[in-house]
Amino acid sequence: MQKIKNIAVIAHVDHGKTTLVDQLLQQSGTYEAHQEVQERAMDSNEIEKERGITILSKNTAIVYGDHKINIIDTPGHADFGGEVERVLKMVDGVLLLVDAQEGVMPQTKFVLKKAIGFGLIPVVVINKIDKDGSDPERVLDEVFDLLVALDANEDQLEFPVLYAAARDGYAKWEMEDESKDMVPLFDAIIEKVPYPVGSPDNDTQAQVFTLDSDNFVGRIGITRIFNGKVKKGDEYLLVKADGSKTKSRISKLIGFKGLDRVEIQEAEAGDIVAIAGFADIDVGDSVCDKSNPVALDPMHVEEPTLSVIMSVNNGPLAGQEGKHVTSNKIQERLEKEMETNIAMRMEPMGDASFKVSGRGELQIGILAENMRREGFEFMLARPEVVTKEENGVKMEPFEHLVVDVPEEFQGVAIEKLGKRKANMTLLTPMPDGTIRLEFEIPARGLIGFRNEFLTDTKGEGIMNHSYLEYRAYTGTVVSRTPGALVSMDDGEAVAFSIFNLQARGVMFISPQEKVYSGMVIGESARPGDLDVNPLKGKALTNMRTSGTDDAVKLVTPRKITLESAMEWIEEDELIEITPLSVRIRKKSLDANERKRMARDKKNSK
Ligand SMILES: Nc1nc2c(ncn2[C@@H]2O[C@H](COP(=O)(O)OP(=O)(O)OP(=O)(O)O)[C@@H](O)[C@H]2O)c(=O)[nH]1
Ligand SMILES: [Mg+2]
Repeated sequence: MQKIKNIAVIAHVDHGKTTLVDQLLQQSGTYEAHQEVQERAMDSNEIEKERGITILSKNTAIVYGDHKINIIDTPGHADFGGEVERVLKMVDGVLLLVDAQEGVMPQTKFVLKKAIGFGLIPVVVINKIDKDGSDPERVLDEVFDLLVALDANEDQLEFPVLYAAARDGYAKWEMEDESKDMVPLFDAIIEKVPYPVGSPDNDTQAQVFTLDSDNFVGRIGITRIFNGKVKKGDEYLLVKADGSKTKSRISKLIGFKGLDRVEIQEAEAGDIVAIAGFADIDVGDSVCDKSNPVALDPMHVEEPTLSVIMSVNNGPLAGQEGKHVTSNKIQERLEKEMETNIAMRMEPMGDASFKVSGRGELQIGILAENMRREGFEFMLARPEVVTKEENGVKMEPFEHLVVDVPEEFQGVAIEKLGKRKANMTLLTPMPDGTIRLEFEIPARGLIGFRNEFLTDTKGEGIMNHSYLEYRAYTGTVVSRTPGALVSMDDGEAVAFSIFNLQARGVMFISPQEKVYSGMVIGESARPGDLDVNPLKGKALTNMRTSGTDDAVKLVTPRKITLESAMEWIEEDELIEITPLSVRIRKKSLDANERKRMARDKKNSK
């Protein structure tokens, strides 16, 4: 039987997980001599490469001495925490990375809490010790305190610690040791991570934790085998969470080696392999012995905390830029997403709209971004938190928030967060002269906060947050202070009128851009919306031609991105998303109707 170790790499965002996996791949000699490999090779999809963040967890396998090490790289951003939760059940150990300067951050807490819950003993890797401001001793204390706070047992408190600079390719047991290579970390994995339990002689039990597809064989389930063997060509029962069973033959069995996949004939308990042949294989399904099927526990992932209404684009520019624009197409696409993305939910709401729920704005934003790249066109409303009722009490999600600010911005940060019902739990002066403030805050209070925070701290503040728990509803309502500049006509924007409007606020559009009545074309400098005309040209005399447009000096417009728009919009606004554009509009495009609604709202107060 092959000696196997299964580990996941977990951490807060950007603490160096994918970079570490690069080095483990390289230094184990897994790559062929001539193989060309990109930096952060595991971040293989387009958006991951563009943004330098991991979105989906992915697995790889390396051979070290007489061991095979299956490694799952996980995302660190809080919105993708659901990915980490399901992966932890598939492994026998974790490498917990902590940035030697930043220390324990919100998502460090979240992932470590889950790992402790699964009974895992973390191998702690204090990473980026090369950084100027690094303070490994302080960070180690923080990790220890966190484990105590998480009720870790005695074995877990005896966790092994290494010091590393993943980027520079070394890890070591003591700070004084020579900075050489990853051998100490390989040894730590072999010595400290337990072998898989379960036996190849038992009846087969495997569980799917990720899906993939292949043009030739269709859906593929990436599974961890807990017991028995899986053989190509043999029949197994696929058991779903609802108990339904289907019998099928494994048409293809795929093993992992570095970034490659290799066809294999057989695999056994302890290993991670990809299985083809089950048409409706899904995340969480068990692959079982056909005569004695014993399903594994279904996967539990915490419920979504944020939702947004997605609907068919019904604006005047609808259908001009997208390929898939109908409610049927959107529904089909969302249903497909929900099959693989177990941390998200979708609910049709009637009249061509759908409620899409997830862990945060980024997670929903990435889905929307993927859809627009696939040619979809649609609208999104303002994100809302998912509330629920417990024993007759209305509950809302709370987040753990950490902000790092230069001292002079401490006051404004505390004041603004106070208005958003944040409760400060800790204030720590950091070695680099900044102040670290920690809060517990209703997730609702965070919607739209990032923009304001960056403005208030002149771009120098850093904020991080992660889901905490549901608590009693606090009744906060935070809305954007500045109003919107709303176009009162349809057509192409004219430079001269944009020039004149610049005095009223920040523009979102450039000359010649298509606008329509009810479209938001800028942020007003004052509260309250303002209807403006971006189409008015300069009164032309017979002497002047429209060429004079070139002479006016325009400020570069603020670029509206999908995520900045989600942060910015109010309840009565929508984001229009097409493969080419992101526009903001009023829900009601008719100025008179908007006035009437505003009046009614005022009267009802
Ligand atoms: N100075 C320094 N930088 C590092 C080190 N390791 C990684 N980095 C840098 O940290 C950044 C983030 O690295 P990633 O490997 O993408 O981090 P990650 O934890 O995978 O990030 P997510 O998957 O998005 O959570 C990159 O710019 C790396 O080059 C290190 O040892 N020292
Ligand atoms: Mg990563």
